[in-house]
Amino acid sequence: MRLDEITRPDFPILERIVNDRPLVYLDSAASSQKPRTVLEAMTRYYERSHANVHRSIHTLGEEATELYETARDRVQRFIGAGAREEVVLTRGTTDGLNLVADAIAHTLRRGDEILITEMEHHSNVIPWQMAARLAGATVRAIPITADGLLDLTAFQPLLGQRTRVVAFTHVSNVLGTITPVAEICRLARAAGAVTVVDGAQAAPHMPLDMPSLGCDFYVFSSHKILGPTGIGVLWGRREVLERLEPTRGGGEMIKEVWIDRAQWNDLPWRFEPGTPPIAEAVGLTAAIEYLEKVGMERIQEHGRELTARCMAALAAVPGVTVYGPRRPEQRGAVVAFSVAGLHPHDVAALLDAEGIAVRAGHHCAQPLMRCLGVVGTSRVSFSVFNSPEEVDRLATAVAGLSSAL
Ligand code: 7TS
Repeated sequence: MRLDEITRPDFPILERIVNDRPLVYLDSAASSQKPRTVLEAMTRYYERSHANVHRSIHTLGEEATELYETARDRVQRFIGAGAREEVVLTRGTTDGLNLVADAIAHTLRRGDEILITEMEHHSNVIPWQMAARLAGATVRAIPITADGLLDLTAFQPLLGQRTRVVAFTHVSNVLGTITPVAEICRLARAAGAVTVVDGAQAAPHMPLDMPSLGCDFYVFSSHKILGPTGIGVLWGRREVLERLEPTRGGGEMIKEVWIDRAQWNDLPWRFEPGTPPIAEAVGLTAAIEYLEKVGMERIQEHGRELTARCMAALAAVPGVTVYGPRRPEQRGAVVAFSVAGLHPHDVAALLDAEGIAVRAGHHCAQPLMRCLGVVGTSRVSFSVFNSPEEVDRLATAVAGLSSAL
């Protein structure tokens, strides 16, 4: 049986009729839909076990703490992290990147350099600009090639003695490009720079193994891996995480407090002040269990097949340009495209009228749009439940738009 045939019944939202048609949801890169097990786990938690965590001795308090900490264990296994202390639960990718950038900002000096890439999501651009402004440091970008790959020959000369951070995406949310994480991290480490990888678009689609990636920090969001919104993951290599000063204070991140000073709590809690997203952690556990049951290798293969089919079908439509690397093996499960003579927003609105949900616009990657010389693109993105027939329905609809011009 095909993967989508197995998984489709697990997603209640796919029963929706949109504009008189069965929903074709091709916007999982913005946020994925949730399987019933995730929804049920969260409801069950609120109905039976809710209390605050890490503080109450009573039964519910202990159950909630156990459930919250179980999420950390599941994440640890899911990403191949060496220790649970290395897993910080955040509010999402943006939150994790801000956490790391804020903490690193205090260690930067005037004239230091932060290297990002031309294809970053704004959430891996702005926090570094803010850190640089505080410290008098500079943000520079590794360029991309005409094929939408990272230009590694340009990377080496950019990597200098003043480079303190190399922050880059694992998979581009527009081009789909998979970057050579291990190679970049090896070069960056040799130059003495800390590496921060934005895994928002990689975590939903490929098996992850922190040791083999070789980075110092890795971040992603639960809501893109079939889990709830409001929670995410920051993994940090223990030695590096230990040296990082927390920049957010409050309850639970301390061991002992005096009026004028405090002693920080152990890892990872020193980076988790306040009441955390507990029900969301329960949902994240259920999402990871779902993904592991299906198998990340199988999910990756399914994504590749749909991506290859989609690229070929769209490229065959007159007036359509498909962006990013040509080989499906070099890509995650997103396909950005444009239709000559139509604004990307009009493409999305016309497709929506046929029940097909795609995203259009700059995709929070304006520097990349400038490189591509476009105001925006339309973008389809896949998940475990998408079918080849849905790809064909999209391609037929796009061909209809193009021929109507
Ligand atoms: N990094 C990448 C590569 C992303 O794709 C996104 C979200 C983020 C960071 C931010 O994640 P958040 O969960 O903190 O919001 N990307 C998209 C997108 O492509 N369309 O909508 C959101």
